[in-house]
Amino acid sequence: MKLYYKTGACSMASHIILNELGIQFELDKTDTEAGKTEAGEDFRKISPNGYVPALVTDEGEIITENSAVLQYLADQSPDAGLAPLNGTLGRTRLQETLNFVSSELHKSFGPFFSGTELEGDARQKAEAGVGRRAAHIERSLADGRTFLLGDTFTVADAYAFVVLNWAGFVGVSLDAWPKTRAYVSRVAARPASIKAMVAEGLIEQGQVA
Ligand SMILES: N[C@@H](CCC(=O)N[C@@H](CS)C(=O)NCC(=O)O)C(=O)O
Repeated sequence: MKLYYKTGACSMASHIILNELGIQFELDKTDTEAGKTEAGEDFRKISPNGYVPALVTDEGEIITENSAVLQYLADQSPDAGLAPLNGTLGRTRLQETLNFVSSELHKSFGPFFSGTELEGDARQKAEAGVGRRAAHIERSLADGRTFLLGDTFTVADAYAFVVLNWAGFVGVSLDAWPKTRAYVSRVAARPASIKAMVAEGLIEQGQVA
């Protein structure tokens, strides 16, 4: 399999899951603006919308969209337990959470990555948007569960972690949501997360995020 990624972007969720699965894969760093990959490929031919993640399967199929890529990866090794089985209420809960992370939490960070420095009211508004979504994560963790769906780590945790971790990069404090902050540290400390962050150049070997 081959994963097209950008450093620290949402594609890191799939990178973490590939590490969790312990399977062999290739990485190709992508410059989405230029539409080129480090290996010299024309990225627009791989992902017509121009964004990561894009996964090429061993059969040569291209899969895009975080929720689809993550569930595809989990379904390659059902015994790893990274997603409840298809057709169960647990899978529906996973999809509910993945959709929330994708269309609500992830998108709430959009203003910070618009290319324009956020100031004053615009910044306050953007921070409030992240806060509303972080509050939902905090509510999900309120019963003391370790991960978003309970005590088992799933692909939704990889995605939520990557997105919530952006808070530090854009200078938004998660202090108001202590369970969420502890959750981010918990997922960051997983060997698969550390390995992905080191490989993408976010942290040094031996440094816990
Ligand atoms: N709907 C897509 C959105 C993916 C997305 O927003 N990818 C970002 C990185 S997190 C990207 O590659 N943006 C293009 C760019 O940064 O040039 C999904 O859920 O996979």
